[in-house]
Amino acid sequence: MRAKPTDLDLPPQEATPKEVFQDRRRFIKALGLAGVSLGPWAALSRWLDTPAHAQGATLQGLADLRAAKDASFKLDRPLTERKVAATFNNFYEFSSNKDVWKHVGKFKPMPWSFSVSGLVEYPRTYDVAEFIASQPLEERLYRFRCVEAWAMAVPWIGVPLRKIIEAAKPKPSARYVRFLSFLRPRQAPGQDRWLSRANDLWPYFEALTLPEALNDLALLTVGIFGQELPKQHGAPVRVILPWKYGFKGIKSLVRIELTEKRPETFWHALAPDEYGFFSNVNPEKPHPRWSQATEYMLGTNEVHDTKLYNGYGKWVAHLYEGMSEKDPRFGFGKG
Ligand SMILES: Nc1nc2c(c(=O)[nH]1)N[C@H]1C(S)=C(S)[C@@H](COP(=O)(O)O)O[C@H]1N2
Ligand SMILES: [Mo]
Repeated sequence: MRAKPTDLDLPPQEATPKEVFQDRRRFIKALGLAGVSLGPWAALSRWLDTPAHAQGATLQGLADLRAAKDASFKLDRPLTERKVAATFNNFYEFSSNKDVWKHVGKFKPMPWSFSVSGLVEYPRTYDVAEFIASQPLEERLYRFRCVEAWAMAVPWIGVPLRKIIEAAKPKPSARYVRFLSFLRPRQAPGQDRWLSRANDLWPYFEALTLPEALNDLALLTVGIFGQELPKQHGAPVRVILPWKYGFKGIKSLVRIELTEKRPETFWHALAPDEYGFFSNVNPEKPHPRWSQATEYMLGTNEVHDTKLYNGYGKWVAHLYEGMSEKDPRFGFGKG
């Protein structure tokens, strides 16, 4: 079990109030400020920010992927521009300012492997290059909704998560699926700064119930816009769950583990009153500090009314039958 925010034992020289972990906004600010004290690194990071480097680091050199288009998922709005989606990201291992693409230079997403373990009959480790070459890939157009109220619509490429979990044959005692990301402070500046010393914060961890993970929508994702994932989108493999807030979909996945007890999740551990376990998109459940009624599209700023389950109720509403919408587990809050 992960440390609770109140258990974080920061060395005194870090002089950061523990409450900072209980407030996403202040957490973000603290991360940004941590960079200011880096001195000599500031010059380097200014160089890294130059447009020439930016060009190179963003969308160059990505392999094309062949994927069958799955027509069952229709969009009700234009696709977000590829470059817009790739230059406005949440990936706190690298940056807390959406400019993730400027900070992924040292990250080496290949070779990479991920494992399926825990309460399964056939635990297995997949080499990602082999996985991409051997699995039939699907392309799906999904809407994507971040809890911060920005949204996008993009074509993801991947394999149904269900296929990988079923191949491992869950034991009858398995009830949850836990996801773990990587720990490489020397490649990920956000992990290397003071947060890495907040014991047990990294690597990023998430979880679903087993029925949620076996749902048709859950996509183990290796590509976007016809190519492999750029680093800032969570290369080389991530999870996409279009009916949930974006933070439920872990990037740069290294482990899938089936468990009997409900695992702790990253944002819930940081701010238990703000980020619940389920975190299904729900316009009627405001975040404690802002409304979730509408969303704006990256690039165009077009505003849409947010829909329950991000409009994917047809696929997932049955998973939550009998669970009252007032149940704090349904949206935010403890649990
Ligand atoms: N490992 C990891 N996964 C993560 C995050 C993160 O900081 N680290 N951020 C989450 C959040 S808050 C969102 S909105 C999405 C963003 O995905 P995108 O940048 O590809 O749009 O990734 C999610 N997965
Ligand atoms: Mo997010």
